[in-house]
Amino acid sequence: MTITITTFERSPDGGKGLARDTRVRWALEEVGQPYEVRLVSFKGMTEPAHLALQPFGQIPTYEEGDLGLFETGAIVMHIAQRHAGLLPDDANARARAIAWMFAALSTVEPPILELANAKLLEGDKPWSAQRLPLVEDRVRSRLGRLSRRLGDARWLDGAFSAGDLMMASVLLRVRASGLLDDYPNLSAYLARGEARPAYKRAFAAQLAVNRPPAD
Ligand code: GTB
Repeated sequence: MTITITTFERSPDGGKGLARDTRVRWALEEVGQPYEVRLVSFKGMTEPAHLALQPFGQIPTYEEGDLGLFETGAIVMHIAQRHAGLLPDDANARARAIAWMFAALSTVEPPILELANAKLLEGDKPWSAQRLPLVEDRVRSRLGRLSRRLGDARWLDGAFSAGDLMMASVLLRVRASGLLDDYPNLSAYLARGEARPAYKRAFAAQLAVNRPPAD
């Protein structure tokens, strides 16, 4: 059955791969599933056809036969449960990999998004300079704990899993802030994720859509 995902007609990140379709592309590449892409404009994201698929008017979405899905976590979980390669067979290891997916999305990513918003949307507010260090500390707190848990392991719990895919995707969002540099094992972990052939294919595919025009 054909899989179709939606993504930005042109991502505001200019091809850095930070929009969430990259996570879905990466998951599909890891399990070897071909997919098609429907590009959506910002206007199109607010139209009824898209809202029927994604109630909040966001990307990505995922369609496969009768199934329409939104929320990257749910989409990656669906892909990982349908196809071999992203979740271990052992039931306990599988449950732990899913826990890491949730940890990435609901524990590590929120302060990272808060930091991005604090810089991009609130940087011009008179209280911004006072608030920013507090937000950065909340990010450091999560990164510090994650770094301690990872230690010198290659992946979070044995073999690479959907938990690592999601955690590495979240860490990508904080790299430009420089905060990750204080945690060399997390930087190396992220580099291992980016070195995976499936990630490289996913990144290249989004870049083909979002590459900034040549000078
Ligand atoms: N919880 C949802 C999910 O995981 O699927 C969140 C989806 C989401 O945030 N989608 C963003 C979106 O559609 C795009 S990915 N935003 C438009 C809107 O909300 O109206 C987030 C994103 C956007 C841009 C960059 N960037 O330019 O660097 C990075 C990440």
